[in-house]
Amino acid sequence: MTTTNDFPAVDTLLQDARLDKELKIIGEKVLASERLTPEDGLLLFEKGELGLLGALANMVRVRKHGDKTFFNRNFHIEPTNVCVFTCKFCSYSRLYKNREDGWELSIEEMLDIVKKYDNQPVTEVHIVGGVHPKMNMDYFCELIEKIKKHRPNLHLKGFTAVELDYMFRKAKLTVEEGMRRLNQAGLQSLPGGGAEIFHPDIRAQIAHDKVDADGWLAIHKAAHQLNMHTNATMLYGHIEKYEHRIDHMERLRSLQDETHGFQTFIPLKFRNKDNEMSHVPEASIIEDLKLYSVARLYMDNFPHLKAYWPMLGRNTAQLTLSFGVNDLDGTIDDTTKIYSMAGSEEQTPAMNTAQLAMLIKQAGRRPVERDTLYNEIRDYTDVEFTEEELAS
Ligand code: V47
Ligand code: SF4
Repeated sequence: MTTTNDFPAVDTLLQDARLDKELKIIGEKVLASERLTPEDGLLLFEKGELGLLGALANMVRVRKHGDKTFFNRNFHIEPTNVCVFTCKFCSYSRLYKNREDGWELSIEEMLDIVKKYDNQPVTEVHIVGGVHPKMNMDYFCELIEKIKKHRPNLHLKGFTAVELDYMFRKAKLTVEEGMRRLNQAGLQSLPGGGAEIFHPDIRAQIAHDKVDADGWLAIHKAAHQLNMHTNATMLYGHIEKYEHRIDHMERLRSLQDETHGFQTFIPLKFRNKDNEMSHVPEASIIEDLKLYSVARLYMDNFPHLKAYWPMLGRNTAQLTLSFGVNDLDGTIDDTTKIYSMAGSEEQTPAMNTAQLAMLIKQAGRRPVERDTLYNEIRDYTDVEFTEEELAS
C-alpha cells in the first residue's frame, strides 16, 4: 500500500487489521489523491470513525494549505429582515405580510454603515438579507455604485442566489443579463447562502417556495462566467439524510469541474431556536466534525473549507481546524443577528483580530489574514498581542 512518512497517524490507522476493508480502500484512495465516488462518501458517513475521518481530512488540508488558517476583516450589511419566502428553518425573517417588527434600511442608512468603517482596515463588505419586494435591481445597483464610489477598494460580496433569482425575475432579466448588470455596477463576488439542501425531497419540506437547485446553480455559473468568484453553503443537521448531503456536494463538485469559480465550501449547522423546526434536535459536535471531514475529502476541487464561527460557536470552530477546515471567516462586528436569533450560543458580537488569531494559534495553526480572493495580507503567527487586545 502507499505510505507516507509525513502522516504516520494515517498509516497506522490504515494498517490496523481491524479496519473495515471498504474504509481501507477509501483511505488509500485519499492517500493517492484519487477522487471519491458518491458511494465512497456515503460509506464514510455511515461507517467512518471520527479518528480516521479526521486524520484523512487533516492530511488533505495540510497538503493543500500547510498550517495556514485564513480569516478576513469584513463587515455585514443586512438591508432588510423582511422576506417574501417562508423557509421553515429561518429564525430571522419577518414575513412580508406581518412586517411590523421588520427593518428596511434606506440607501443612505446603508452608506452610513459603510462610513462607520472608514478608518478601519476592513477589506470586504458582505451584503445579505431577506427578500423584500420593494428593494429591486435599480435599488441595489444604486447602493453598489454608491459604496464603490465612496470606497473603491472595498471588495463587494453580496446577495444570495435566492435574492438574485427574485431580483432578476422582477426586473424581467435573464440570469446572465442580471448578473452582468450587477457586476458592472460593482458587485465582485457572491456569498454562498440559499443553497440549503438541493435535493427536492428535502427542499420541498424546508424551503419550498424559493429558488430550486438548478436555479441556484445557474446563478453561480453565470457569475463564474463573468470571472466572479462565489462560495457555496450547505445547511446540515436537520431532516436531511447522509445521501442528501452527498447529493448536494456532488452537484457543487460537478459545477466546479466545469467553471472553477467556487472558492469556499461552508457547511452551516442548523440551529433550532425560534423557528418552525424547533422540534428538530441539533447535530452533535461529533456529527459536526464528521461532516467537516467528509466535506474536505469529498469536495476535492474546492480550495477552501470554512467554519463560520458565529454559528458553530468558538470552541467547535477551533476543533474543526483539526478536521479539514482552513478558514474561519472573519473578525466581524455585527453579523450575528441571523445566528443569535437561530440559537447559537455565540451572543458576543465579535472576536477581534487578536482573539481570532489566538484561537487559531492555540489549535497549532498559523493565523493568516486574507482578502476576499485569498491574497495573503498578514501572517500573525509571530505577532505578540497585549492582554488588553486579547481581553477587549
Ligand atoms: O442560506 C438561516 C442559513 C444562510 C438558519 O458566503 C441558518 O462567505 C442555521 O449563507 N440555522 C445565510 N443556519 C448565511 C450565509 C453565509 C454566512 C457566512 C458567510 C457566507 C459566505 C455565507 O444562513 C442561509 C441559511 O442556510 N440559516 N437560518 C438556522 N436556523
Ligand atoms: Fe427568507 Fe432567507 Fe429566511 Fe428563507 S432563509 S425565509 S429566503 S431570509
